[in-house]
This record gives sequence, C-alpha cells and structure tokens, in this order.
Amino acid sequence: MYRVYGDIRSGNFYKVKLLMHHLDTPHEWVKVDVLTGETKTPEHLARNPNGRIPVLELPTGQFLWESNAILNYLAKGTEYLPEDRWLHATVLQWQFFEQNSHEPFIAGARFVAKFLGLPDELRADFESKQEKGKRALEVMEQQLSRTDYLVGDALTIADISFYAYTHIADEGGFDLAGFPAIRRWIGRVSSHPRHLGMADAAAG
Ligand SMILES: N[C@@H](CCC(=O)N[C@@H](CS)C(=O)NCC(=O)O)C(=O)O
Repeated sequence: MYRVYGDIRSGNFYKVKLLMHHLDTPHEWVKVDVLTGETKTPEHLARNPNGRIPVLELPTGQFLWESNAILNYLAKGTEYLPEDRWLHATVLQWQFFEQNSHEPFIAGARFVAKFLGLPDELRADFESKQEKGKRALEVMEQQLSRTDYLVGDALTIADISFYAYTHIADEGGFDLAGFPAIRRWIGRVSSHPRHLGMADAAAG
C-alpha cells in the first residue's frame, strides 16, 4: 500500500489526495505539519532531502517528492494522463508552468495572508505576488475560454495541478470575478463524480 506524507492545508498535498480519490487508490496518510518544523526533522529529510511535503512512499520503500512528479507516477496508464505524445507533453507544459509561474505567487500570497497574517514587512512581497499571480490566471483564462479543460477534452492531472490552488486563490487576495472561464472550469472540475473537496479531504 502507498503511504503519503503531508498536510491538507497545502494545495500541493491536496493535489495528491484528490488524484488518489479519483483513482480510488488505497493509501495511508501520515500527517506532517508544515507550520511546526515537522518537514525539517531528520526523519522527514530522509524521505525528502528538500524538507517539504508532499512525499509518496511506494510499497517498495522508495520515496517520491514533488507534487507533479507524484501525480505523473500515479496517473500513468490511466485516463488522467494521455498517452498521446503531444497531449502528454502538453500536460507537462502546464505542470511546469504551474510550478514556475502560478504556485509560487498564488500559493505564496495565500501563505503570507492566511498563515502569516500579512505582516507589514511582507506587504511589498505580497503585492508583487498579486501581479505575477494575476498574469498566470490570465494565461489560464485564455486557454479555458477556448477549451473546457487545460489539455484535450477531459480532466487530466494538468487540471488537478491547477485546481489545487486556483479554487482557493481568494485566500491569497485574488479575485476571480474577472476570470469567468476559470470560474466555469472550477465548477466543471468540482462537479466531477469522483471529486473530493479540500475540506472533505481533511477528514481522511
Ligand atoms: N514544488 C514542491 C513544493 C512543495 C512545497 O512547497 N511544500 C510546502 C507545503 S505547500 C512545504 O512542505 N512547506 C514546509 C516547509 O517548507 O518546511 C511540490 O510541488 O511538491
């Protein structure tokens, strides 16, 4: 059985829980608190030398870290990761963009606002994250005003990667009112019959 290490307040961890729910993957969840230093203990650093969650432990005892690598591992051979060369590369394109240009700003602003209480010394950093985060939302909006999902014509792990922090972007100060295609896509992803909300994921 798989073991996943993480904290459900993290969208990066929620991505993994969400895909596992879609795939009905049996697993054990080991809670690692992101706010109290549990990610930096020798025990956790042995799982991920970068001292972060999520981490997936395979039945073989191997540890895999980086949320989007975990999604690719779990989704291989399923409908959530197209085999077609172009579509597969397009999934990766979006996932690299997510980690490079979306998550650092959307999740970063949420962390500063929700978990650090937006202290004065981080106000400038928070504002610069707003600008860059909006730019990433504009790129998503462009795509989603043309297609129902980010890649192909069905939900893939590209959507799961982006859903994690986009649906709670308001917690980082982002107003999705000006992004109608993103709001419709959020409705589409969250009404999938295999969806699991973040709050429900927290329960187990
Ligand atoms: N690029 C990584 C980011 C992981 C990450 O930033 N994890 C955060 C929670 S969202 C964490 O572990 N924070 C605690 C720490 O840095 O000590 C991924 O996608 O898995």
